[in-house]
Amino acid sequence: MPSYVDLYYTPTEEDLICEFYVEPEKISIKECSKHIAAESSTGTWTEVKTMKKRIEKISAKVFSIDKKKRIIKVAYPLELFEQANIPQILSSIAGNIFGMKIVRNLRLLDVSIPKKMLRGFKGPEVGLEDIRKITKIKERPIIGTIFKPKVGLTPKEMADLAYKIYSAGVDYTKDDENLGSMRFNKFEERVIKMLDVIDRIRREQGRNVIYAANITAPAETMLKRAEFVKKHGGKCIMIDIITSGWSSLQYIVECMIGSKMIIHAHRAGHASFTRNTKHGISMLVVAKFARLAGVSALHTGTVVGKMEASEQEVVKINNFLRSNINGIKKVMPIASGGLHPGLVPNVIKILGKDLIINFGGGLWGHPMGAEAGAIAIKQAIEAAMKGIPIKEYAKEKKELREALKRWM
Ligand code: CAP
Ligand code: MG
Repeated sequence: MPSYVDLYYTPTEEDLICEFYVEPEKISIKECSKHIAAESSTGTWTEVKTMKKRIEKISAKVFSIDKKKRIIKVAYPLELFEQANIPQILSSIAGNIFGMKIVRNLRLLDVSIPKKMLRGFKGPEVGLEDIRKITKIKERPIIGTIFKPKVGLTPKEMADLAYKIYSAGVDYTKDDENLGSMRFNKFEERVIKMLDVIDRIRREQGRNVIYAANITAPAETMLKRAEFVKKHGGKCIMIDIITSGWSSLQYIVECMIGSKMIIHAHRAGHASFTRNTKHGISMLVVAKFARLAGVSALHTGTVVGKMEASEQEVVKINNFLRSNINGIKKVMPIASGGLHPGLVPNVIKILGKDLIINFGGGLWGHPMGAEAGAIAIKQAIEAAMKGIPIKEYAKEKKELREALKRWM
């Protein structure tokens, strides 16, 4: 039987390294680690007669155990994995192990992916820098919004509103995560109407604004919708990557290669396994695989908004998305959830300027209406970029003043 634990083992350049937080149930952390390495690579709960020397060699090895912090590190030889197959990789390192009785809690904190494995992935065709080029917005954050109410507006209502808010300064609009193709809002009709608005803005104002059409559906339908967007000259599709799954994401990305399509990744549902700090999978790990899979932009949290996440974690994820890795393009982080103009200075202070900042309620809930909401956001961004305190800037700007009065 492979040892699965070798504290003298030095990982090779080709090993994939996983860092886990482990709380064992009634056994030692060393014993528990052994089962984690076994179940996530070649083994099972007992020795098997079919084990062979060569299989022992490709088994995962726990090479570090920090009893105090309850953190272990496991090295997985590359031979355990198929090239660029995210479901297969995650079925190993983030599969059965979370459900074993011998773990009370187990969390995959981080994964360090060897160069050879990275080479199998293409990453985004359209990355952070391409989004900047397409929109021609170089310095400031990109201003985004999500139509609200989440679901219920008709395509015509959306398009009429879109024209107004794009004209008032919004650069990027998106469907909400739960908007599909409904009786009152058919996907195809929505896309045609929204893309007409985009053309009109280009003609009248010379701006390349973006609309992220939510194509989330079973994979076959998703592909049809992505093709529809492409055929009608759309530049961006949105996928709920957690509910659609890694396989669907990889499939759509592959089918879209050559189309220069922005892939906007929404992460609805991620918190069911990322939020508990003792159990599940960290958002950092999700972000790493999302980048490899080829998303162009990814929701990563706001720190100051309505969704839970620590500053340290969100900053780490954003830094990862913007870091240089093996020629794989950078991904644009998206700060969204509970944001309004008053929070803009803090978002930029914490996360920087290289991101999309999305405002749903914080635009559509403006006391003077949606256009005023868009103007207030633009003013808040201006203030932050000029380094002027927002309350100071608001003295001369009615829309911003009203927004601060409403939400601060
Ligand atoms: C934001 C949002 C996004 C959240 C998801 C919403 O709207 O559209 O889905 O940002 O969280 O419906 O809540 P509001 P995250 O601006 O009205 O809150 O980005 O953290 O994945
Ligand atoms: Mg939403």
